[in-house]
Amino acid sequence: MRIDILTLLPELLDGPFSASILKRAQDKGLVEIKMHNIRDYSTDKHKNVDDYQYGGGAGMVMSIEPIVALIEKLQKERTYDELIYMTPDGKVLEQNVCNELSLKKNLIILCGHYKGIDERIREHLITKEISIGSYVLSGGELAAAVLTDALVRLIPGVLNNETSALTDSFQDNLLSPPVYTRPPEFRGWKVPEVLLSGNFPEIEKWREKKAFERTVQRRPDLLDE
Ligand code: 6GU
Repeated sequence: MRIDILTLLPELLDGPFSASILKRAQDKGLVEIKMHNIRDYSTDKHKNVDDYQYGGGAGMVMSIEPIVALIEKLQKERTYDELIYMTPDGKVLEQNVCNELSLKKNLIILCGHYKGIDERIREHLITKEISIGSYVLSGGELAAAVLTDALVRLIPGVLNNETSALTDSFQDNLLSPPVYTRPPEFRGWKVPEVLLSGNFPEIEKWREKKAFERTVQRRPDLLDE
């Protein structure tokens, strides 16, 4: 998979992509993540990338020209499956969308800033608009990092068996059951007996029951889906 991230603040994304699973996936050649600074595509002599909004009002709008210049440059090099715009008024990200997107070959992720991007980019170029929840971030970069992480870990070969994404919370619309490790008792706090029993059908039954109970208590909305 190849992911091109279009941003005004590439340095915000250096951290998340240079450690742990996202780094390993890139080192293994399973994903190529490229950052592009929109400012490099500004056509004006002051390297401006934003402007006042038509009709007046507070807040700047990201201009159409640099973004389109960058997108068209990338589209000359390869065909993109989706052109994603990270925005608080997009569709809230859920696991099923991550599953779908993880099967794609080439993605563009555009990070918004200020009041947002000129609406004509959304009308004519963007194919998917994604939010990561009902709150506002200073920009789309951290949301793009969240989306990228959620996708890349699903690419076959990125996770090993022990960390397989198939047993993640949400994959079956259930939260994950509680987990424990040694010691079996700490300050009198005991690990549930069944987990120490070696009786794997019973352990599996217990985990299913706990996953269901947890989902009922914490996320009953998942069970309606
Ligand atoms: Cl994608 N962008 C911004 N700026 N804020 C958000 C968001 C995205 N998702 C939730 N809040």
